Amino acid sequence: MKVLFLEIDTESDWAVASLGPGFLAATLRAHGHEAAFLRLGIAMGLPDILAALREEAPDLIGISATTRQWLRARALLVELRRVSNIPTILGGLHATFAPEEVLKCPGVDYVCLGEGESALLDLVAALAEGGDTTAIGNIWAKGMPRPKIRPPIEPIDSIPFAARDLLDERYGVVHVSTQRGCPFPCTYCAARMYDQLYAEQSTGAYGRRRSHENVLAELRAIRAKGPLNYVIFLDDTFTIHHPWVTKFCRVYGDEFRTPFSLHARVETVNQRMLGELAEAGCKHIVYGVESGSERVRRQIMQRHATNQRFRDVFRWTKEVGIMATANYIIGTPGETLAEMEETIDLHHELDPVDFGYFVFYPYPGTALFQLCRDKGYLPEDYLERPAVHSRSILNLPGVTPEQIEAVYACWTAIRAAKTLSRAPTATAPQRAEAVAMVEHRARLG
Ligand code: B12
Ligand code: SF4
Repeated sequence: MKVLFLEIDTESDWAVASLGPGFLAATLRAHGHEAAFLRLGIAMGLPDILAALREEAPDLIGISATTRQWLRARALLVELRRVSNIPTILGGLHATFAPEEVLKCPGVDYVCLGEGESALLDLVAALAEGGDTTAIGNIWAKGMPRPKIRPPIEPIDSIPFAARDLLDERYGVVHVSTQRGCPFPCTYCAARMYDQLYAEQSTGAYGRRRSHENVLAELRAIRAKGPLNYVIFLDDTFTIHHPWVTKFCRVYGDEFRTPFSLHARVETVNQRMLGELAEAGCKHIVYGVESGSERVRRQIMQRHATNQRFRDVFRWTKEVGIMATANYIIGTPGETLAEMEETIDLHHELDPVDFGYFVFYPYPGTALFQLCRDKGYLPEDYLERPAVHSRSILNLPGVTPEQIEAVYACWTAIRAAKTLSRAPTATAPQRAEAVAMVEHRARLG
């Protein structure tokens, strides 16, 4: 059987395609099936897509969907079903946590809940043999009852290395994941919901980490085929389980020392670990700061680190020569305008080398999605609106979408000022204007 994975680009193409299909393709190929990949760039219209599909002639179409990708995927699948009966399956975060919505789409035949490797393999085998496709663990067939969640794949080292040709990586910058799952309870986070899904509906824990030898073997295999210039570890929180990280730094540092970046939480690092990471080649850490208000973090987001901890960790990170990026969320339900300003204050104290700022979006499955729905903050037609991070889709009491947009604009001004302050070509008046804009925007009330 031939499975074609479609990568649905939205407002731009990302530097890396969805990781899920990379793992699925590797498993399918290991069992004698074919897997191909087609990236649907934003400029690609329906006629081009249909022509490409005719050329590929797949037996099954697979799509990995985040909430943002779903709107375009849905429109495409509806059109596709008018002209073709190739079966389709969706997986990934959005399909897992909004499966009923996804299955309502006339162009969708199956949804994969959670981990996909063994489930897709069983579906492909059933399709190939003309067998029953309605009773496969994790695979929800249209019109059938919700399936059972199969235990997570064990040992995790048995999963074949991701098929790199599906990831669309460039310039020797590779993306590697060393674990699945995140044990923290952040209420806005879709990723952590896998842990909850498996805790409630399966017989095993979703959180698993690969052995050091398995990770190094993958890196060796990548290096044998092409350049290995930079490694981006995509794990939700790379720095959990200190003994694993300490040993990783030793073995990776001995053999590779290729520069790398990772995601961390401030509670999971200390000065010693940061020193070890720097020594092994770590150049960049992305920290979720999310809010400058301890109340918002503690009461709304279930994040308990203090502002002092953030100050310390950002300082330690800089001291060992690692660049720190901070990510912030604006307009979380229950957050006041004054608290949004506290985030800007903390940002100035932390002074990260880079930062991301995102207006809160309620991802299906999360605790805050449920809260927004229960309290009537979520508009009925939320799935018809694009899932973007530049404006709020919520009807919140006390804060209007326009006020949230003003805060977002303020962050954009801070970003412009930061960029200009570094640009060698910026003139003094340009810099002064940027700073004035920041100060003006900062007086929000
Ligand atoms: C790497 C990554 C990216 C990469 C690649 C995207 C990707 N989807 O892989 C890039 C940088 C492009 C990216 C961008 C964004 N991301 Co991102 N990203 C991640 C991250 C950290 C890891 C994904 C990963 O490596 N997964 C590893 C694989 C093995 O797991 P998996 O994807 O779940 O796949 C398994 C199953 O789901 C299933 N499966 C998946 N696809 C399919 C398809 C089929 C056919 C089948 C059968 C099964 C199946 O099988 C797979 C193997 O078991 C996740 C966090 C997370 N832990 O998921 C966030 C995450 C997916 N991203 C998120 C967000 C919000 C974004 C952005 C909107 C960020 C932004 N503010 O701009 C953009 C949007 C991109 C887009 N066009 O939608 C959210 C999505 C929430 C949601 N419900 O949509 C997540 C969950 C982060 C979070 N904590 O909330 N991201
Ligand atoms: S630490 Fe990151 S990945 Fe883990 S639950 Fe919180 S936001 Fe999600």
